[in-house]
Amino acid sequence: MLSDKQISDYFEQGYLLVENVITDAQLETLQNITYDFIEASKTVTESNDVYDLDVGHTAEHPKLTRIKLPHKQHAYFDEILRNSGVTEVLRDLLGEDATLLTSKLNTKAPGGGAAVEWHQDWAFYPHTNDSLLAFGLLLEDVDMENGALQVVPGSHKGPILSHHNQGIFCGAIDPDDPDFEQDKIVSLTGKAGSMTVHHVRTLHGSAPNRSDRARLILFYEIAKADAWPILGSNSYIHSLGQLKFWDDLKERTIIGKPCLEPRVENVPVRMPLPPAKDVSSIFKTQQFGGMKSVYED
Ligand SMILES: O=C(O)CCC(=O)C(=O)O
Repeated sequence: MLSDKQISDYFEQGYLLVENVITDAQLETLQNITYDFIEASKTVTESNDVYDLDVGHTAEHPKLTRIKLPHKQHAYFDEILRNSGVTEVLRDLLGEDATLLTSKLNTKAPGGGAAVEWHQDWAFYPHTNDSLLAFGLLLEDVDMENGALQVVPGSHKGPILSHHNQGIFCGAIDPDDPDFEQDKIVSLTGKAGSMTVHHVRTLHGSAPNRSDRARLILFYEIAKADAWPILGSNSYIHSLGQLKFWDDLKERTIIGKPCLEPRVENVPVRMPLPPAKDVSSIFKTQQFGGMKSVYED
């Protein structure tokens, strides 16, 4: 699926934008399912296991920050991961064995949908090596107005910046950190049906949605199977226990098979602890951790 140039660009720059990664029919199916979920959120008044509601959510104007774990909410969100152009891209970048960590459909409602402050995913879930990535399927056209994902090229090869504020893990870097090279920022704008990919150490963020259109990006976080979680949001073993964990791991193995011999590399790790008061989503971690915003005027 990817050319040699795209693959080397990803490893060199720490991000990629792949156009037309799914067919028009697949895109339409994903859009229809998503809009059905947004419609169904009209009867919801508090965030729950499916919806993270944004400030100002009403039955007339549903406003969500995200649909949680979409691959568990609808089989098609799982299917697209395992059997589509997306799967080929993952194989090209991660190899024959890969594991899903989690998924989220960040919906950024029109007229304000929350910013995601700058961070490196690695700070949230350190592993034994850094062969991990997150990718986003654009379900609508994305531009600067509706809050495109932004990255700092090459930052995956640099330091892991502090994501702590006054001793608490706040899931965001300090905008004044001298290692945050804002002059290098690239915005990943594109047509619906495209896919953004960013390396787990790549610095990224996104502005609020200032348009009157939804910004729908379906994100999945994926690890090469030999990368094992050390601690953090993906250490499922702590909450599941060993038997359930093994079943869950097999289910999350989207390409190939689980790897029982972790590749342990000399990677920089600082535990994402102590946690903020609410860690139910990145939005809450950043808000309750008291991060400083890059985007607020
Ligand atoms: O929705 C976005 O623009 C970015 C999401 C993200 O970086 C995250 O959830 O970790």
